[in-house]
Amino acid sequence: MENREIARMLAETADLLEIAAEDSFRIRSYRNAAAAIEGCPERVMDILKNPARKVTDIPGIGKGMAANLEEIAARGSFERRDQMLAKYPPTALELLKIQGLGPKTIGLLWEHYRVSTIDDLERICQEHKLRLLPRLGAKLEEKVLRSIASYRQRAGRFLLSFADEVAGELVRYLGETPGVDAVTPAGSLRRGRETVGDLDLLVTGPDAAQALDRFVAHPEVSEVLGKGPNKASARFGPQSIQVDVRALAKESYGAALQYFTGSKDHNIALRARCLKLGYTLNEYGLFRLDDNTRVAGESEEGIYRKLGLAWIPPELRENHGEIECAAEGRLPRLIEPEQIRGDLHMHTVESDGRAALEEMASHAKALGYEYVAVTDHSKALAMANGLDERRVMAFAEQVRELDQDALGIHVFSGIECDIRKDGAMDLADDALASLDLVIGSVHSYMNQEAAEMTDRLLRALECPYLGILGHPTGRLLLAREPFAFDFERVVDAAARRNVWLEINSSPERLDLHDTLLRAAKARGARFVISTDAHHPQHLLNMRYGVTMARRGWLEAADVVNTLPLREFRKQLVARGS
Ligand code: DGT
Ligand code: CA
Ligand code: CA
Ligand code: ZN
Repeated sequence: MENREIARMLAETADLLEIAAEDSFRIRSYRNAAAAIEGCPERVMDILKNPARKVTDIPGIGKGMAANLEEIAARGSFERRDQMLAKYPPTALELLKIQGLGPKTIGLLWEHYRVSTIDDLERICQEHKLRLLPRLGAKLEEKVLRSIASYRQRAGRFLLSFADEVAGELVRYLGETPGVDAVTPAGSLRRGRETVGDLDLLVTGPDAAQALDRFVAHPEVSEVLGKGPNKASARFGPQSIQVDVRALAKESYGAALQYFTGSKDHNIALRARCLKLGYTLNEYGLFRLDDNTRVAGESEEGIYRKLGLAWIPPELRENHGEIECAAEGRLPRLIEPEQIRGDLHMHTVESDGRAALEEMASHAKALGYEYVAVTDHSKALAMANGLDERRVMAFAEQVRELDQDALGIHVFSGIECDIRKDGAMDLADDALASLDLVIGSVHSYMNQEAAEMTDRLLRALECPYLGILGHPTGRLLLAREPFAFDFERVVDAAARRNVWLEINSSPERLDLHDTLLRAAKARGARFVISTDAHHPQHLLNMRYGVTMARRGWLEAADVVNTLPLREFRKQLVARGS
């Protein structure tokens, strides 16, 4: 069993304990243990099976939790979890994914109406029975019905990072098949969409069909949905993501890659252009309409070229004007991951991060960066051990005294300062002034009305020390909608005050995202791409942020942390005045 699965078991148990309204201390201990295991660089199973080791050596794992882990190692579950699963049906956990419905309410709905599925819940709301329960009202019924609709829309989709990991594993595995030359992901994953429905893998080589047999024989394939001479579909891995694998002839590889990369809208628009030019395009190639001769198909470039177009990066293929731009030679020179020179949002053990400043900095240096900003939480996030003014000043002093030459990377002192309910910053001016860089972020009261949230953000943007607006929409992919506010007014104010907008690369956030980035750029905003790392490994998420920037048509010049240290420092000084 992998760490991810063990962590999921513990987190689910915490959820069920919460539905049962049990002791909050105990619930937290399960959540902490889940986080500790998720972040543990070693396989916990290996530690458990090694008599010379103790799981209690993992920070965050106490004696009680160790007993649970030993039970998991012995029989795949533990008593507390079994008890809770016997008390509530497993479908109850799904109810937690409905926004606006806390565990207490779920417990109540179970007690009174035996609500255990989303369908049950929908019925109870439609029959106006939820409002009959203590402290619940008609407004909540409406909200829950809306949340159910949005849940159904996103159900069955996966985070880009997850899809990317699974694809990486399968590309390696299928690539080892004799007679296979290349395995390439297509579909929404290749376009870098922030969530992915299913994986589309293309295989070429003299004996590409072999890869289909090897695919369905993979030990993690749980259900084969179909298999023919050129295509196999199956559910894969613990989350049962669907994977479509297609075996292709070399001469149609480009055509298939183009076709299965999509998007559907891009392909429709492209086919319309083909017809105007006297061609027809399908997954086998580009053909002349009059005599059916094939004129391209081996490479994507060849197809686009025949159509009078520059090759279009997959991230742009959403039919948002890219075909017109490609025809006129006006495609942007999209930012590349190698152009990023520093990471400006990360947490350390000072607040809720898992590593010390020096460790984060040395990992960042190993990635080739010239600089980082260390930005722990501010005091409003008490649960995350956020810094108060005194600790902020001490931290700024500590960074000034660092031997930066020895570290080999420049460290800027920073903070992720909470933007309070009314738009005030969570820290006094003199503390903010002592730092090199201030990120302002909203982490609370996200249900405010749009007008109130807009005012809150506009007020925060007035703070002379604010450098970056962190994860500006607050969305959590597949879990929480962005909060409501007047995006254009906020962007205009940010542009005027030269406050940079963050592209948060954390796979759950990817915030800002494509359409908003493009709109913000058009209004004169500038951007930074940061990881919000809470662990050295998270620094690698930068590429997802870069993908999002590319989907937003951004070039290196739009992104401030592509600047070399000297230039970047000048920008900081300029915005400080
Ligand atoms: P997803 O899987 O929902 O995240 O999105 P995609 O874009 O990967 O969609 P998918 O897997 O249904 O199809 C892969 C590509 O195949 C899609 O982007 C475009 C291409 N395609 C072209 N024409 C069609 C069509 O008529 N039906 C489908 N399903 N796909 C088509
Ligand atoms: Ca797909
Ligand atoms: Ca598909
Ligand atoms: Zn944050």
